[in-house]
Amino acid sequence: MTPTITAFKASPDRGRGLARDMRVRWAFEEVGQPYEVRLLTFAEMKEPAHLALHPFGQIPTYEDSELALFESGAIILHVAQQHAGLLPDDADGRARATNWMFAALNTVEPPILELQTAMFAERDRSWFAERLALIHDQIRVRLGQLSQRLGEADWLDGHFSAGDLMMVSVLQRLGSSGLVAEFPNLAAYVARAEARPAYRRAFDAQYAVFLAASAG
Ligand code: GTB
Repeated sequence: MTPTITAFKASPDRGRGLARDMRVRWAFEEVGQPYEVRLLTFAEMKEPAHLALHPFGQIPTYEDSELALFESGAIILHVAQQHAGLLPDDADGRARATNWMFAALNTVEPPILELQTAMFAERDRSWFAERLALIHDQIRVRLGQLSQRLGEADWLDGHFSAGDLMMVSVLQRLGSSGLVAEFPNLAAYVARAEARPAYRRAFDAQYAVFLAASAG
């Protein structure tokens, strides 16, 4: 059975590939697994049919004939475990790639989410400039550490893996902040990942949803 994922019918990012279905699409493309997408409005995401799949009423979700999942990290790990292409063959290598997935989600992403929350909800506060500087510094610390570890390597642990897919997806959320550009090897790392044919196919697929929605 072809797995089905859910995504925004009208993503607020206007097709920039920042919603979390993008990373799942990318994983499917990397392993060559066809997938279907069910598009949802914000209202549909809060209805019982979707809440039965996703207790928090969000996207993405994953369904095949036997299994339903929510959480992009869990979905990508499942896809990577089911198909060759996103995890090394040896057990230690698989553990290290999984380690990088968790590092992306639990250590690198949290201050980036703080930044997005601040930009979205706190711009009009008197202390906004101070808070922004603090969050930028927290992010710089993490990026500096990541940059140090990556060094001149192409990927975090040898070959491209689900760990890189997740890390790049997280770094992309810094968008136009200019923070990634402060670390040339990280900027090159993101660009290298975005040049992968699988990434391009996934990006084009989610962009087609935006184009269709814009056409009416
Ligand atoms: N931890 C979950 C996961 O990784 O799967 C988080 C899922 C999540 O945050 N989903 C968001 C959602 O469904 C969409 S991706 N939000 C609707 C809601 O909570 O009601 C987050 C996102 C949304 C929009 C942009 N954007 O416009 O740039 C970027 C990222």
